Amino acid sequence: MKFAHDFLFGAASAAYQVEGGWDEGGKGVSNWDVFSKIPGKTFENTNGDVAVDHYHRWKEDIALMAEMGLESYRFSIAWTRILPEGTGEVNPQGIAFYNQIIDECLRYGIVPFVTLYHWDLPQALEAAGGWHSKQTAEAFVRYAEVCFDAFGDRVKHWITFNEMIVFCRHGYLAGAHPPGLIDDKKAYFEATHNVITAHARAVMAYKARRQFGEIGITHVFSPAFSIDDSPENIAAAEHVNLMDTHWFYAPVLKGEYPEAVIDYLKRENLTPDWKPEELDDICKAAPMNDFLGLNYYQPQRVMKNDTSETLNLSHETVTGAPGSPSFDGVAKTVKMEDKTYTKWGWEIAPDAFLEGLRMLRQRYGNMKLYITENGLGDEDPIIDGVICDVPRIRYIETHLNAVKQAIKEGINLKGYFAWSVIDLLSWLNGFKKQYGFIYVDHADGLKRKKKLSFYWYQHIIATRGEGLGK
Ligand code: BGP
Repeated sequence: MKFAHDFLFGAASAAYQVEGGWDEGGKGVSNWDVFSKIPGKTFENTNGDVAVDHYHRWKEDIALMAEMGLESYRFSIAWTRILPEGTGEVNPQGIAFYNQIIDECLRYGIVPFVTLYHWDLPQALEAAGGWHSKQTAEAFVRYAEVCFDAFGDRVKHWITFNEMIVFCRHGYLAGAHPPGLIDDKKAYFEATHNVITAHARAVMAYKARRQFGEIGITHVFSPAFSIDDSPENIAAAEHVNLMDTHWFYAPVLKGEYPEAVIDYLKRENLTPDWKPEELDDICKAAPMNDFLGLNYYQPQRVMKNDTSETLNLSHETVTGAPGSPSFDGVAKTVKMEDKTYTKWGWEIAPDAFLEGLRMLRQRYGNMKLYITENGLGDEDPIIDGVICDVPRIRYIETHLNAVKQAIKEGINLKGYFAWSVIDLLSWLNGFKKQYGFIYVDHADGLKRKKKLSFYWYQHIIATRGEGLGK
């Protein structure tokens, strides 16, 4: 089987992780520009001031994407380039920068797939309360409208938010992302509700424009599985799915929050200050979502937590390795002897990916899906000048096999975006953890070099994945 021609083979990036040019072109300061400079917050105190300098090298980078045969490029817009203070005057230089990127992609026939928010909030809004404040949600909708009006004639695929669970949980519970709060459950749930409201209203604003493109949200897809058949561990895994998946998926796809979490919030006195008109808009917007974006890296292996500990804060667990109790202390994720893990402790499990997709269809129906991120973080070996990222090829190949199988089973999956198109700055792991098809040589003026995976993916795209899954 070849992948159909309406299936997009893509790769992704995010503004803060590639652009650099942090104070150029009239750009405002973002919360990450500030947070990454607090000593000890990031690996070796790395920050995105220069990143991989895509701000100046976008032409060369897009030419490489075209050479690879990429059909779609998922990138994010930095809110601070468009509205430096988050609200107020639009910065024409910011609009011009993204016009260049979009036009260059289109010149090569690469479909621009745009994320509006990949975590870099204007610092002015962070200082005024961030996602904890309803004003940020209002400001987001206006920012989204500015982008639809400026780019919507050419951009037909929009993602509102990337992985809201991550910036809310890390920002309000784990202290690992801005605003750096620890265990503030009230603020966490308030923030998640504000983001969901902002998403719903941005979707409605998009549809009102009749630009005839598609819009959706990208969520973390990390299905939880019990480590065994014991009822208490099965219940723990269901609990994790409820808190980490359904709390975020149900309002987008069904227009309402899951009852069981609403009850929990009431019991714990954590109910957000939600207004009837917000809940109404969430309900109205649900059927307007055109697709759901899924970022899949690994599943969660879960058991009951028999200690009184909650979310723990070691570097490994905060950056995604298992071994942490849930924020409410009910369950914990564990590393299992019979599983395979990356150097950063993330499980490699294409079978769980497929199983998760089946679970998703069962619960939410067969909505249109894109895999908006999937990839292997590694330290790539260089042998005689060749970047031999064979484990990455193997990782992507086995996950594309799962995608192919899912499509065979009738799952409505319309595209796959590898993370990442080029080596970039990892939020908490610096430049050490590489994901790209294109290597960036930090010892040689950020020179770009093609990895083995570059040629491999080029071949997969050219043959529409015909040889996969055999
Ligand atoms: C996702 C983010 C990406 C990227 C990726 C890899 O959560 O959307 O921006 O960072 O994870 O994460 P890491 O760099 O921590 O390995």
